[in-house]
Amino acid sequence: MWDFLGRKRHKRTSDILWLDLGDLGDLVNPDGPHEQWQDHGLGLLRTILHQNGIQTDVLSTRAVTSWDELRRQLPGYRMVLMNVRSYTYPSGLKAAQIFKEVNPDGLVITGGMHATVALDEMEAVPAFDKICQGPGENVIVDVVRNPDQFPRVFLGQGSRSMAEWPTIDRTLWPQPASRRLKRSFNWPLEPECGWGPPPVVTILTSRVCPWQCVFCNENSYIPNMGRRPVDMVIDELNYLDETYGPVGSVVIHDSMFFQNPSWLEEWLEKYPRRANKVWPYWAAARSDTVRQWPQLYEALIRETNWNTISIGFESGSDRILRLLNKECTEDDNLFTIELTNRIGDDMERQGKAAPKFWANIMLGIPGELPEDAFKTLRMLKTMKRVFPSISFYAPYPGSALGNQLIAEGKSLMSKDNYHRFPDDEKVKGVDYSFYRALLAGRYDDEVNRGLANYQKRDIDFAGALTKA
Ligand code: B12
Ligand code: SF4
Repeated sequence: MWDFLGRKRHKRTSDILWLDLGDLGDLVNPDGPHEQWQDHGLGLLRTILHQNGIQTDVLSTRAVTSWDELRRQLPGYRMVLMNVRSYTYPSGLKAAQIFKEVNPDGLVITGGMHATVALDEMEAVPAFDKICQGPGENVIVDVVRNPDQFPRVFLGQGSRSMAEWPTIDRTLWPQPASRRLKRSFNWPLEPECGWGPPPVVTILTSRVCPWQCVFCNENSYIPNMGRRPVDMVIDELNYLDETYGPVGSVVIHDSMFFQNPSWLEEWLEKYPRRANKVWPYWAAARSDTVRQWPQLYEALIRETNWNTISIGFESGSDRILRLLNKECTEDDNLFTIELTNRIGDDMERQGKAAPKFWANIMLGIPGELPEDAFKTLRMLKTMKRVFPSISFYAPYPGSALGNQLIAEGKSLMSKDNYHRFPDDEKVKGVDYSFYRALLAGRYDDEVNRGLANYQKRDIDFAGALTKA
């Protein structure tokens, strides 16, 4: 049933609700493609619940355009479950408060990254009845069955390896919520985002990144776990292709795909042979690992159709890379850029599509000088084929530098504003007017200094600024 705005009416089938979080309207009339991506935490945990005989409904703050619209859908639920990340904390908080107003005796059970990294913020909110820190796959069934047996804050339990995870039942993901979006979404697969043809499959093969970049350092709060076996990944892609496809392209959502050479060698051997089609894919690497295993990198690009290579270059200046504990150098970045340019030229000569960088760049890092920022943009210009993804450094809780800046009172990110707009100011003392002028091209002469003529091309840096 659709309402007069072309939105589906909600019918309650269980008294337990999973509420998907994100900005209002992202599944109605989205701002951009990344806002539409599905939540694997939700998908995994709902799959486990349903396989254990616990049915749940799903609603999404992204599928409504006002809080009143959400409020109207909440009566009658005795429990709501939510995956709260720092960037979805504002919507999680508001939704929990509304749920309690509508169902004063109902239980709000939360887990997710924010509960792990910013427990104090969540503990201070009475609307959060239960808060699970850490992984939830081996605890979710018990907590939903017997919530009273758990203290308000408890530690979750994860699997030792992703091999133990069931295949996500993607029909448990929220649906696009307008007739218009439904046409382009390809649910339960996902929409095109500019990296490869639709329908898109997002998938995780690993969860943990062992490095310790101070703006991220995932391994300080995501427990170590084994990688999903190559055969399971390929089987799932083939299943999705046969059931909901034909699949157009794949996004491997791992924080760090290009690690564990033995896994990658097996992928190199099996993906071209066993996958229904060698779908092009997006996946992440680091410039130091590319320099360490260049042959493996090149073979993966050429033989497995790894055609969008996400690299956290972050900065073109050694001074800043050291400050970030990135453990990559200007030389590592240059090596990776030159190698990828060369592979791309060669593939084009053979009539094939060249690989493109998805280049993650940060500006506005405390301590950065104008010359560091010029070097960063200069580095971007040496990439022949690139989607620049530039953001102003954001001090997220959980990361070493984020925690430090929060403790020093220098973070401008508040719990109502973990991320709102690409050009939000995030740290006190950073001269954002300089960065806006830089991105608008006012320092192009400085940036272009020393570059070859062909590298002086205009890149829309301001348009490449993303939410962070
Ligand atoms: C895929 C991904 C994305 C995707 C898709 C996001 C989506 N819709 O799901 C995209 C690319 C869009 C994205 C973007 C961003 N991301 Co992101 N992303 C990830 C990534 C790599 C994987 C997420 C995932 O699926 N994990 C696997 C699932 C199974 O884990 P999970 O969701 O955490 O759920 C588990 C537990 O938390 C727990 N749990 C969850 N919910 C519940 C509920 C209950 C009741 C219980 C008991 C347990 C429980 O159990 C689950 C199973 O163990 C993670 C890193 C990681 N390895 O997890 C970063 C991560 C989540 N992202 C992060 C960030 C910072 C961002 C960005 C802000 C980055 C940027 N600078 O642009 C943007 C913001 C997006 C936005 N909306 O604006 C941070 C979040 C930090 C934080 N404190 O919350 C992470 C942790 C990476 C990091 N650097 O530390 N991201
Ligand atoms: S920024 Fe990338 S390499 Fe560094 S810790 Fe995070 S995921 Fe790992």
